[in-house]
Amino acid sequence: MRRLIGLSYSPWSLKARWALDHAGVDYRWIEYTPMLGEPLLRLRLRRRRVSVPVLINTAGVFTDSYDIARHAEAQTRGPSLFPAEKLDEISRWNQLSEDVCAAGRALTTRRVASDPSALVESLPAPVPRRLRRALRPVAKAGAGFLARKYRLRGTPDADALETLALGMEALRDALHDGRAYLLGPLTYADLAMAVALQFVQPVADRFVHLGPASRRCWTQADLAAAYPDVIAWRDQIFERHWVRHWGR
Ligand SMILES: N[C@@H](CCC(=O)N[C@@H](CS)C(=O)NCC(=O)O)C(=O)O
Repeated sequence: MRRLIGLSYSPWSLKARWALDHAGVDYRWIEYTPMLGEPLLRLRLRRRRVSVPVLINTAGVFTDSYDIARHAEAQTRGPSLFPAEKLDEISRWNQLSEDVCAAGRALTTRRVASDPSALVESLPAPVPRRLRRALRPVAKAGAGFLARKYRLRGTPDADALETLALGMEALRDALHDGRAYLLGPLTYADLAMAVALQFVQPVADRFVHLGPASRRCWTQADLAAAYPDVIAWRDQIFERHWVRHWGR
């Protein structure tokens, strides 16, 4: 059985999961805990530098969401998310999705680190309610760990917001004629950009669960208000194509 290790609310993990679910590929989900889960993941992968999502199966180990999505595509006879003639464009959109996500991570991690309620929400789900407040320093250490690991200090808020705005503008431009999908049919480009918008305005909780304080930290209200058309497009993509295979 394939195993997918990931963070349930993280856009990178969402990309991998969505591609696998869209392809109808079975896997067992394993929830990852940043910082605390890292030593075990390093040991499992025999690598120093690790991130999630990670897909482990008999064909090997895939450690990047794009590679996992390509692997999913190779397993399916269903509709393709990677039509051959669109590969270059899909790869460019995925790069933009990566840039938006990296900028969004810098903004969001800083906000979570200074929001006591969001820190409590970021503790792993199994931590009992009565211990959650007391364990806030662990969550704070986790945010600091991510800030150092991804060198988030090197991305000031103004630069990160500019990257998010560029992403929104690129989407508005590509969708200006009212088209439903970026490249004609639904492709991985749509999924990759739709999940990146988690860092502008998270999608409804029934798709991706985030506590109220976390949701606040992930939202860039001015940007979301300036691009309601792009947010509406993203909502449509989730409404029509999100596949609920969570937690098998
Ligand atoms: N390019 C990689 C990036 C993955 C990535 O940045 N993962 C982060 C966000 S979920 C992560 O593992 N964070 C937790 C950690 O590093 O401990 C991919 O697409 O899979």
